[in-house]
Amino acid sequence: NAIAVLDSGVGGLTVVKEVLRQLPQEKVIYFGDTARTPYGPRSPEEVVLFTRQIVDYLTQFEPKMIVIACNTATAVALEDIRSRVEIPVVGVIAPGARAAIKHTRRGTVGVIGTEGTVKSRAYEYALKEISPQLEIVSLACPTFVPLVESGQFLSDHAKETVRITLEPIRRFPLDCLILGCTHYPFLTGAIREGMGPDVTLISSAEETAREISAILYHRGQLAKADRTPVHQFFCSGDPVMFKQIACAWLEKYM
Ligand code: DGN
Repeated sequence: NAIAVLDSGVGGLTVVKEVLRQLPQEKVIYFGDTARTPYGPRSPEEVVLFTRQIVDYLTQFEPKMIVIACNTATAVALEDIRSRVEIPVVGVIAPGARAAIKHTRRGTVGVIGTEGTVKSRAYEYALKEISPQLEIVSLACPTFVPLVESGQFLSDHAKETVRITLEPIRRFPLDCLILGCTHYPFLTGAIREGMGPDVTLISSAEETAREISAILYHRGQLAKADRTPVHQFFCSGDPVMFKQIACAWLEKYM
């Protein structure tokens, strides 16, 4: 059985890449809701509804686990989905928060994400639950997801947009910045330039893949390395851009 991964679009591929790197024997079934992206400006009710619909679609493949590789959906729908299915459901916020806590030295952590994620304060809750004394500075970056979905993430326009958007958060003495949206690792170069060399960028992908691996290990469900898995990718919108981005991003692992 496969690991089912979902996102509002191509963002969850950043998590898939790390799963394929850490767990090359696992089969992945992916769904990107590219027809309805971005989720950031949508109401929590709508994001919960869309996430339920995608999970219903994915469960027909009888996956052994569901990964909500979207911070916006994790923030509002994780518990709802957990209560509706019998298999483990993994989100990306708790792993991202744990990764940041491992990295921070000064205790001032930045979080960038969609409006939905920032409004939900899900990272603040997750971070403070482990480390109540942390200083947290959050910023919503609503222009970033469309830049990635349209395939422009390496352009000069993207660089300039990222630089200008990050200005308000650059003034704080951050030592790490959580990329609190799974689309943002596509913009790593521009974000690194925008934040300067002293700020460590934290993506939840690596830590999420570690959590997936630990859960499967404890359940005795890790795939055997006797076959090369054939992955499946679905999207709800035009597949041309999705395929182009997915192939380029996952090239080394497919
Ligand atoms: N990848 C989604 C996330 O991590 O929040 C982006 C949501 C969106 O569509 N804006």
